[in-house]
Amino acid sequence: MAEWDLLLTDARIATMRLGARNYGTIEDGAIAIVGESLAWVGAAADIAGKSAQTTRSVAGRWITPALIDCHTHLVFGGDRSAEFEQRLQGASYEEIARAGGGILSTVRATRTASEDELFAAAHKRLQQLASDGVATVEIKSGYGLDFENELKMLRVARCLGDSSDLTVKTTLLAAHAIPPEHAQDPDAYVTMICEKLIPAVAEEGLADAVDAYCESFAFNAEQIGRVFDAARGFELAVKLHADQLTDGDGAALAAKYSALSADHLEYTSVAGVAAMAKSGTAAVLLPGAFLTLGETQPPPIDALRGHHVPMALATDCNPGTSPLCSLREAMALACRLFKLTPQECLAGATREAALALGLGADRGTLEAGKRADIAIWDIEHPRELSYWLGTRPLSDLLIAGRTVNLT
Ligand code: DI6
Ligand code: FE
Repeated sequence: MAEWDLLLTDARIATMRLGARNYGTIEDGAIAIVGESLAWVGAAADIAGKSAQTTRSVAGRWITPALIDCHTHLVFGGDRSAEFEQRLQGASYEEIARAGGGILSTVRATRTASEDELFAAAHKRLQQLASDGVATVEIKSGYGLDFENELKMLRVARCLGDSSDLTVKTTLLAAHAIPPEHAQDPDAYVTMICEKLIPAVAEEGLADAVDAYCESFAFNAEQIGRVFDAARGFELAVKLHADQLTDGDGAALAAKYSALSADHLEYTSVAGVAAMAKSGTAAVLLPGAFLTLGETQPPPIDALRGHHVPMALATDCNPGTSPLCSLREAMALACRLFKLTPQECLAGATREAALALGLGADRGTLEAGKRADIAIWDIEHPRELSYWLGTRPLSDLLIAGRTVNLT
């Protein structure tokens, strides 16, 4: 009777184990799978006498943990390519938002779209992420901005997860922007989120976490505190869009609520970074939004390194500031724009991204006992995953031990 279900041999493995040097590389390695989990990861020479029902050579290819996109707005109606053109002609993101464009134009398109239409559009984007090595995706709401349409978005995100091999974690981001109907009384909208929406979301099990946008023209610390207290009441994790355009002390606010992550962080202070280190809050860096907004101030990378704050990377796929459907391209951008090393980028799209979703014990590295989410690449060195632009080096993707059909 074979011990293992599947044995992958002739592999160069980047385990991405925490603390391991050089990507945690195993030159002539093998990976054994039982059911949905990694049963053994090591040097081929150490297999000795063990056998598997199926043995498959990957012919010297590199194997890494499958990628994890821990911050997306994948579900939305329409697109904002026209606005993108406007911005190229000098209009600022804030001017467009104040003129009723920006997020609110996507809100109009999302409110009028049916669940099927939203599903079809997002499913295409999900396939694109998978075709570049992603096996776990976080999807936020945030373009409904009222009771019915926020639930609609989360139901679509849950459906995407139920109908795909990929794992989809969902996040309620009703506190993304103030809806036009509450322009004069944003606090009433916050009350609706806390007293009606979060209980309904928890009741239906539609979200794994709650997020908010901490920015002068969005929500302030007092309003976000109310939303996070309500989330905590239902044992929902919290995350925060923090200090993207100004230092609003968002990082410290996220730390105060032991948030899973604080995301963007371009204007975060060293004190904010220190607070995140103390609360164990991961940083999620979003180079796609940085590039599309023409931002010039990178997040405080040296402070994050110095305080050993896990630095995750994500696409932030959204129609306004990051129309990016490849996590590998986000890695390539993070090297060039934030001066992260290729090893930090791969860790950011695997091990650290798992932490930002509260999945650190379950995936993100190639270690026995973890989920068998595996990416196999046609490359000569893992650094190439951040080096090449516009290529498609993925050879195979296994999710929970099963090969995914990417065509
Ligand atoms: N920050 C961003 O960059 C996106 N959301 C956020 O909180 C922008 C979303 C959009 O413009 O549609
Ligand atoms: Fe975002």
